[in-house]
Amino acid sequence: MKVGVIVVWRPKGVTGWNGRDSEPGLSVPRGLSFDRSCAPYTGVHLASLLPSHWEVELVHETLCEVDLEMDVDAVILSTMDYCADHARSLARGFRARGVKVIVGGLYPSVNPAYFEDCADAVAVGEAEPIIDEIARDLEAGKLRKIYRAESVADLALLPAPRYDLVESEFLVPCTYEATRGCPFKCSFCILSGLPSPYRHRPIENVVRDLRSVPSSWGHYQRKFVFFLDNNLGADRQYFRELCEAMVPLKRRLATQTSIDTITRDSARMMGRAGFQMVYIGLESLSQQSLVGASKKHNKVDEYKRRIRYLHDNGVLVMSIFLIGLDGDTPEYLADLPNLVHDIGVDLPVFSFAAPLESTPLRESLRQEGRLLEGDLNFAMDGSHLVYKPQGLSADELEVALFGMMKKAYSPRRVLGRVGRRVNLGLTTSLFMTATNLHYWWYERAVAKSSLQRLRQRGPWPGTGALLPPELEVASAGQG
Ligand code: B12
Ligand code: SF4
Repeated sequence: MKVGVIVVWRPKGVTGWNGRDSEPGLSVPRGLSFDRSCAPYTGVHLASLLPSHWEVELVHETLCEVDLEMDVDAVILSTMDYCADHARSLARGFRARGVKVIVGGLYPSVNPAYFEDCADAVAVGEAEPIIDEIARDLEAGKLRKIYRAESVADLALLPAPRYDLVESEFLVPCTYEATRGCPFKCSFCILSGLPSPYRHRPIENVVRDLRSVPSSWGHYQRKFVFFLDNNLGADRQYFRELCEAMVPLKRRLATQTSIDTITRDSARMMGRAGFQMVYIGLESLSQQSLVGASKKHNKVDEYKRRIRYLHDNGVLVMSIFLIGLDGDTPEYLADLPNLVHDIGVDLPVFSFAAPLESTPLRESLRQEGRLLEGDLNFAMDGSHLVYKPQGLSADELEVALFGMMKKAYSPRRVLGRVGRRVNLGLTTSLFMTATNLHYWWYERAVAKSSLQRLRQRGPWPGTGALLPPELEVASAGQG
């Protein structure tokens, strides 16, 4: 059996998003359509679960367009919300040639009906409990329409990822998942709407898997590992043991964890283990907004101190900030880029809160009648607002986000951030510069295309200008 495992990426230049009547449609800037920085993990993992006698081809749409003519008997499509419609058109394209299509992932798990008419089978939940049955039925030519995982995976049983299948174009091809789930239940997080207890892989398996990366990869490709966990440090004892086990591997590591897991001690362990960057969902600098989003374990008055622990150990901090949580005020949003800078974040990213299907956030917005109607999937990329915010108008909030992206990545801010970390040594400084430049380009490109979208929507209420004057000026000459 020849099978393609396809990790679906954002739609490219798609139009027709109808979430908002006056919206001209989503247009993805060409440069943002591809991303070779870091390989997704889902594909190498799914491939490792398939029967060993199958011939598997892995395709990451982050790197290239999917070839609908690829020589396969079946495809496994993994998709999230914002590429869901695109996944449907891929599914139709393959099925038109008689290729069997199985769709799964986070979005199909919460809305399997969306794929009913275009896939031979839809998988709901984690792959591990159902993948053997799907494989058997596929070989026997009797796929069922739906496969529901009634349990979750035992991570101790997972094989090593199929790193041999990852495209060599990725700068960081080695991504990994040591833990799954999260102990918390933040209102906007998909994990709050899915059964996802916190589990971890045995440390010896983590070491085994990281040692299995192909020798054909370049030096730096072998050196870097990104743990794409939701919250790697949530089990303190496990995290301590994991960090200890990483020391002899001499890798450069990055991961994601929640801020409450960062202590003087854990930061020291991370530095020793080789962590170079950690992605932390600080989400907000308003305690009120955090409480409203059920993210009470984030304590704003502790952010600066905990971030300093990481810097003291050579670990850089990337963080996402969600804009438009209930509790956000115009004054807070105007000040946010400064606040973010002051607490020491090295790489800030800004995004609307995406009311993902099945999350408590979406449910409460729906109940309050604040959610826009229509197919909102395209809009789940963090740069589309799909609900009526509280405390300020939707237009104000949109302008606040895109203005903030530009402010936080102004040359002055970027230089300031890079400059204050030169004391961390040459490698960290280079890394800091490269990542800031990457996000300078990314955040400003998103801001630019989004502002164009707002401009096309018509005059800014009350002013007659297309945008508030300060943004007209700020966007002029932007690259
Ligand atoms: C890498 C990553 C990305 C990457 C690439 C995604 C990709 N295609 O791999 C990028 C940068 C694009 C991204 C973007 C975003 N992301 Co993201 N991302 C992740 C991250 C860190 C890792 C994904 C991963 O590899 N997981 C491990 C694999 C094994 O899990 P999995 O993909 O869910 O696959 C399992 C099952 O779903 C199932 N499965 C999957 N496919 C299939 C197919 C078949 C046939 C079968 C049988 C089973 C199956 O089996 C797998 C094993 O059990 C996760 C956090 C996490 N640890 O999951 C967040 C996460 C997925 N992202 C999240 C968010 C919020 C976002 C953004 C909205 C952020 C933003 N504001 O811009 C955007 C937009 C996403 C969207 N709305 O669709 C949320 C949830 C998103 C969602 N749609 O539900 C997560 C869970 C983080 C979190 N805790 O909040 N993300
Ligand atoms: S801490 Fe992070 S991963 Fe855990 S529920 Fe909250 S947002 Fe999701």
